[in-house]
Amino acid sequence: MTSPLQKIRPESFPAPLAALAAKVRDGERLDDADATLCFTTPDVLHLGRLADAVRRQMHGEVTYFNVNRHLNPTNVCIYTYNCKFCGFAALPGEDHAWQMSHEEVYRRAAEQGGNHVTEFHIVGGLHPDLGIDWYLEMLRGLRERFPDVHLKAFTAIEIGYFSQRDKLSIEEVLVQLRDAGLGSLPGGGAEIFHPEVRAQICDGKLDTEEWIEVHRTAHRLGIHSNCTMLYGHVEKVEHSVDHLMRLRALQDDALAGDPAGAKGSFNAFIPLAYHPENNYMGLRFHTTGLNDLRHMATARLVLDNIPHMKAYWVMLTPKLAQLALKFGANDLDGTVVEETVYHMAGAETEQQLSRGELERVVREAGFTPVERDTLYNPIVRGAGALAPPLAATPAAV
Ligand code: V47
Repeated sequence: MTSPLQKIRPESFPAPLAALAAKVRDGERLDDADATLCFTTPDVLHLGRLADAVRRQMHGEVTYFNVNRHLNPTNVCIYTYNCKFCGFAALPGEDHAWQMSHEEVYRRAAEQGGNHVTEFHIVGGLHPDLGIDWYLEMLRGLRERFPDVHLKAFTAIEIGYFSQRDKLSIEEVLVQLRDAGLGSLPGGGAEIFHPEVRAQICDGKLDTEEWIEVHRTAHRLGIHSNCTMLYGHVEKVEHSVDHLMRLRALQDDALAGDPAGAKGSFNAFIPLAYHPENNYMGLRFHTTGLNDLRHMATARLVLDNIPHMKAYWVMLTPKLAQLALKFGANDLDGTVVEETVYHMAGAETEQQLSRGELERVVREAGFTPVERDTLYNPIVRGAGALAPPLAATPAAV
């Protein structure tokens, strides 16, 4: 049977993309010039065709989703003025600042919309009064109450902050968190790695080398993680190319000499479109649909060693996320339940999608929905297995 890549006919692509198509068909790694072409070609639909072939080669008809719940214990953040793009953070005492107690975190964790949640996605601000001990206790409390739920928690920025604040090495922080129940790291905080961009959008925050060090250390310790790119603001094409190449190199290192997958590595890449509300950036425009699709397709083609491309529906809208499935994405993220980072930055999407809605989005795009856990193991649920929903033990609430 002819594989999806073998079906690519370079001569059917417009001239500048024909050579790229031949490389993709032959499984050749794309270089900086190829990535630049992906970010600049007007032929985004043809780019999408190529990314779709790669996606089908890797995953066939399968599109993943999970049943997750976001938890944001606090939005108080010492970097409120540094991260100019962020609409989520607040200074202590501001009207929109919050800090949950552990009990509040457990109570919200138990409210997950009647679904069988398999993942808590936990991120927050850098609170000056909350050190690693507060988070260790929170993780232990969650693990005790929800032993089957994977705890995907803390961006590299938070890990770096715990390290600085509590005078621990990155490795010590990660080991302590892992021992308390941390399962994997989400991909946030990467923004754009190039220092020219970081100086403009998040000056003074954890720098690129430190972000990379956190994920490299996590991978060495066997902890998987995700990675992201925040696009659609002041970055130029060369910054975007540089960003993807740095991620690919880091993943090469993670996979080197680890054929059995004993170490950690990146599971998924999530392109994050800039949202312009409630921030200090002074850029009040949204990304356009074609640019969103271009970023997905380019990432699928360039990041040949990262297995999954996530179309995060909260950020893209379910409609565009569905279309992104035809441009290289093979994952829709999850049910989410209560999202604040994007909604405080102006997102008008729903707060949650049900399992049925996610499945419908996938099916109507012509793919097969597969529920997964955080580490992309398929979840098989028998008849009647969806009731009753998970709840915290009575002692917990
Ligand atoms: O770190 C913040 C970005 C990230 C804005 O790993 C913004 O599975 C656009 O990382 N406009 C948090 N982007 C979200 C994130 C994430 C989301 C879903 C899944 C996963 C995963 C990770 O959002 C932040 C920052 O890079 N962000 N503010 C904004 N105004």
